[in-house]
Amino acid sequence: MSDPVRRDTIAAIATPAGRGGIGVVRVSGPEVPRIARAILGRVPEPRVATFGNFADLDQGIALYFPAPHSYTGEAVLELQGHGGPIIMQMVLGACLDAGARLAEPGEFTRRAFLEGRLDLAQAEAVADLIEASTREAARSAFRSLEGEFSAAIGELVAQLIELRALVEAMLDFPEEEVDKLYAKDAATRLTHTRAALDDVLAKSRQGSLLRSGVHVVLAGRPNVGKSSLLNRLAGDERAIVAPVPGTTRDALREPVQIDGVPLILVDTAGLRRDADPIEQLGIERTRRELERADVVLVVHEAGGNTPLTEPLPAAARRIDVYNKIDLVPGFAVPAPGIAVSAKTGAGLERLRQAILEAVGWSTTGESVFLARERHLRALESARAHLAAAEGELPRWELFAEELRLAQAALGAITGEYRADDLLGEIFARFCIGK
Ligand SMILES: Nc1nc2c(ncn2[C@@H]2O[C@H](COP(=O)(O)OP(=O)(O)OP(=O)(O)O)[C@@H](O)[C@H]2O)c(=O)[nH]1
Ligand SMILES: [Mg+2]
Repeated sequence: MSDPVRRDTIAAIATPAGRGGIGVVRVSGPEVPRIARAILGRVPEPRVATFGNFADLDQGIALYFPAPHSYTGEAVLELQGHGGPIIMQMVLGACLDAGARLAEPGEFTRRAFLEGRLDLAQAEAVADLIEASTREAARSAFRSLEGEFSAAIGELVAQLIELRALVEAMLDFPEEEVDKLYAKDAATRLTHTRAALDDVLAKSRQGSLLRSGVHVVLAGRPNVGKSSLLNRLAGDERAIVAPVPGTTRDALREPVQIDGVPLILVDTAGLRRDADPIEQLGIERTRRELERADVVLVVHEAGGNTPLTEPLPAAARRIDVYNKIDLVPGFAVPAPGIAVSAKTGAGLERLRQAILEAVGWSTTGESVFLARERHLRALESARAHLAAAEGELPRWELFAEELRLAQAALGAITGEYRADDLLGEIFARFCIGK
């Protein structure tokens, strides 16, 4: 597959499994004209919607995109037929019989990357756009797909290239005079680039929150109103609420969004010692959820006098929530807690903002980058190398080496420097047909 000349032709159903008005089978590769002839009896005119019969199995619109002007950069055929699972499988089967092989997940996009139609960050944005769970995440993914993130990385790389050229020149002419002027210039440029990188990193850390996965766990003693709070925050009666302590047994997960930031809220069994055996199992689960929490909402009953003694994992941020304030007029909240009422909704907006703050979201209104963990690691590595570069001044050879390493780290984001196992890891998570 790495040899473009001998690449085979792939096919897959590009629309989701299930029934729909239209279903699309997509074929990409050098054999597309031959397969088109086998299925349609002819090769459709390029980029013209052509009504036809699909191998006497279905009829619909065929679209032909000759190389290199297609999504993958190869010849592509799209067959838009009737969206039923059986008919789609039959049309796909006809394409396979005609010489295509079944595409692996993400293989179309992988080819688009290998053909230079997209860089790696843009290819990842395709998957992120499909996976986006909020409007904000989708908008951010789309900006990355359009190349905004890649351009920001490219700008940093360009600055590093200039700086490296400057240092190379210095190494060539190590005369005293030239050295001083250049040295000052190089130091200034480095400071500038470091600031620019910090800005990209900050926007990436922010944006990474838009990829779902921030776990917010509600924990506390039984009957304090954890399930009621979850229902309030979810805007729906998801969890069972009852006046008896020990109502919740299983951990319940509920995806919610606050200002476009997707979170997983987890309701848990109340923590207490004298629990029955089933409840005890629930409490075990609570402890496991706490281990994975990014934020723990420790729920108390306002005016209650049995504080939670359970140790919380050090990694999680903690927010103390005092519930049922409707029952305790004039309740004085122990700082830095938040007073709420799941019953009346009082304090809920403050709690929402406190959760966002705890996960590190600040609504600056600036566009953020929907960064992946991989991008954050690369940016942090580049940042460390630039800091090290500054420490090497004025040992120019070592300075230059740190710049080179920083550039390589950034290049890995867009795929300039890449390892094939990384590609495998990225594209395997795509859906089939993309
Ligand atoms: N007045 C008042 N009652 C509340 C409030 N929140 C919850 N309750 C009541 O408190 C009782 C317990 O609520 P739950 O939400 O089931 O409490 P929990 O913490 O999930 O309890 P367990 O699942 O048993 O650990 C129910 O009767 C709720 O209606 C509140 O803000 N005000
Ligand atoms: Mg409960």
